[in-house]
Amino acid sequence: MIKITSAEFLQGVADLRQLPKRELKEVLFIGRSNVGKSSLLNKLCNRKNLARSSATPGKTREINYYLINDDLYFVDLPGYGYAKVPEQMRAGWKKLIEDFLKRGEPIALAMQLIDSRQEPTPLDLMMMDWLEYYEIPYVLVLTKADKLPVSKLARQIDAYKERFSSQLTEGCCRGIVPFSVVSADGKGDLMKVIQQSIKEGRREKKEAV
Ligand SMILES: Nc1nc2c(ncn2[C@@H]2O[C@H](COP(=O)(O)OP(=O)(O)OP(=O)(O)O)[C@@H](O)[C@H]2O)c(=O)[nH]1
Ligand SMILES: [Mg+2]
Repeated sequence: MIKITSAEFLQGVADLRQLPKRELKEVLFIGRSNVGKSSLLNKLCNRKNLARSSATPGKTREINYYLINDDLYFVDLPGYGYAKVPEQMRAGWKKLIEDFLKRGEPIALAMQLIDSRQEPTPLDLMMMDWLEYYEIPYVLVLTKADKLPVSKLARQIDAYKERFSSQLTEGCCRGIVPFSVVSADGKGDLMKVIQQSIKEGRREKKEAV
């Protein structure tokens, strides 16, 4: 199992010309504002404040690169769907993210985060369409799993598995994993998918978790 021994903030990117010079494989963290991207990234790295998480939605504005084990990047993408963001900025976000995803090769895996208590939003579905279109393997991470009673969470996971069964069997979805930053449930499964995706490269079909 991959073990994270070092993690450091490398740089924020607001423009694709600012991408790090050194090309390494990347694991992306994608989801709407406040869904728990920074919290998940911190938990995977066993760090409290590597990626700043906060109660104020829309805080992460740039694409933030973290260097992991001097060998891999974790990339925290700006959250979307925050109502107070002006329209012009939203268009800028869309272009930046799509251009970012188009780069292909270096992207080993995307973590698509969705709040376990909610249905995917139209922007979540658009993101998943992009991931499928650009053939980027991804995991659906159902966040804040501690906020649902166990039986309800199980029903929600089943509903997601049914709804996205074609993405799971024929598409790029590598699994649907509930996660809680409080209990760390799901961390082991996610580390396993990360390890697999880094080892095997992106075009091969892998076992779903
Ligand atoms: N109970 C519970 N709270 C969580 C969990 N994950 C995140 N939170 C809380 O949700 C809020 C948002 O978490 P962040 O990790 O900052 O969310 P983000 O997706 O990085 O948000 P932006 O950077 O604004 O896009 C914080 O108050 C976290 O403490 C979880 O698994 N359980
Ligand atoms: Mg964040």
